[in-house]
Amino acid sequence: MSVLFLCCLAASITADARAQATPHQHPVMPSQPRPAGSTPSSGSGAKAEGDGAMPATDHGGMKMGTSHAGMGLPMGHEMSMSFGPLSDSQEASGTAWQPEATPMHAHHSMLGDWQVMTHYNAFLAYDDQSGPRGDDQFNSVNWLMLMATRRVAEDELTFRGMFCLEPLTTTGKGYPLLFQSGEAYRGQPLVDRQHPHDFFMELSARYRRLVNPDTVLSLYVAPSGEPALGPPAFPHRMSAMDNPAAPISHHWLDSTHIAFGVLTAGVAQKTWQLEGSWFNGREPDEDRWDIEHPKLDSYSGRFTWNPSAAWSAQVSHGYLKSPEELHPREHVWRTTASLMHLTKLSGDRHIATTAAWGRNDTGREPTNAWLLESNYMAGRIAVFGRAEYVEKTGEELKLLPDARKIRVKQLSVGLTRELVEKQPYQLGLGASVTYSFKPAVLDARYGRNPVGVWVFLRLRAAAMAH
Ligand SMILES: [Cu+2]
Repeated sequence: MSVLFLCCLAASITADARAQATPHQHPVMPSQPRPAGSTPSSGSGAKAEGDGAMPATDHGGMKMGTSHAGMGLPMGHEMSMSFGPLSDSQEASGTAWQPEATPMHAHHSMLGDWQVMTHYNAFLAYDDQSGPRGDDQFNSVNWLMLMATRRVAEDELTFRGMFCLEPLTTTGKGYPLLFQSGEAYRGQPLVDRQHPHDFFMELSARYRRLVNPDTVLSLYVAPSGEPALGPPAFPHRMSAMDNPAAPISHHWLDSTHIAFGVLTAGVAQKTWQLEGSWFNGREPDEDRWDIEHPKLDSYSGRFTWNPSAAWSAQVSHGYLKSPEELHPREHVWRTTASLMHLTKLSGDRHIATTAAWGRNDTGREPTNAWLLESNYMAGRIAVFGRAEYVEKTGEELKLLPDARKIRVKQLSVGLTRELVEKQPYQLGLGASVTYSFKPAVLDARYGRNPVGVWVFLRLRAAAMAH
């Protein structure tokens, strides 16, 4: 399967390199009749930031900026597509939104009427977590996403497949990460390790219809996918793009990003989206290569507000039926709120930031998690950081008594330097260090100053914008 993964990646990079070498043969969306009453100027707000690019050209609700061979316009690599009032650049993982100004790291091509996008982020890393509960590992944290979109009359159909080799490259029990909790391996809870993500991270279909020029209805169906709960999942947040490590707040915010069985209905206008999901609340089991039997036993609702191209905010609430296989009678009410910002600086420098809060309530004492993370990208250098405050129970960290609340703070900083320039992909060399702050009573378990260090190579598609 790793061969398949690498082949897809290689084919995609080659295709994009060819596209870049012959820019005047860039794929152009086929012209489609525009739905009655839709306005040509309604979408493509990424341009509204005033970067001096060409205005987007309307192709029946699906727009593409600057790449319009038929009109003899200059061809760039910036694509700004949209469906009705909604820009594709605000789409993050699942059906979640991010700021519309977020750069898109992807390769694109056309397959007949299908617009195909390839996204990926892969780390080759050495991960070393200190102390009695620490461990070290050479590993790879990675994902590859293929997305195909086409028009169906005046509607839009999208298929998405996302794949991950972590069950192989971080082992069945995942990678060392101090104070991480959630999911199980061989009948034991995974503690101080991040579980591997499943090979089938996402298999989904989405259908969207413009019911009037301003309003889009959508239906998302996924044997494996992400319900409308929480902010975009961390592997897909621009603010976490250079950080190989999962946040220790993962199971308070975005851990439902791989749910085997998701059905989401949504209604959206340019600045907001309201969604309801039915999904499988059980976390994936330790067989990371299968597609588990889909169930719709849990539900959630999310409201997202993108008041301008730079901002995205969401609040969501959901009921997760029996998420942990080791505690089948425990159900979780999860509430989250998050705010994302994309600061565009001069040149192609930018800062992506996410602030989020999540709360799990099992009917006993609720626990909260706070996260603030940022990624500054400036040409060849990226600087990133993450701060977290998480309340975990003794049970979650395998520290008696079970009901005790343990407050953990973590602070990570890191740096990545790009090793190649002007390629359709970005290869960077980076490192990060994480300091954990915990009650002194845990010194014997974790050491006085628990530290996590990562050194890594990171491969991803170059940004399409600019
Ligand atoms: Cu996850």
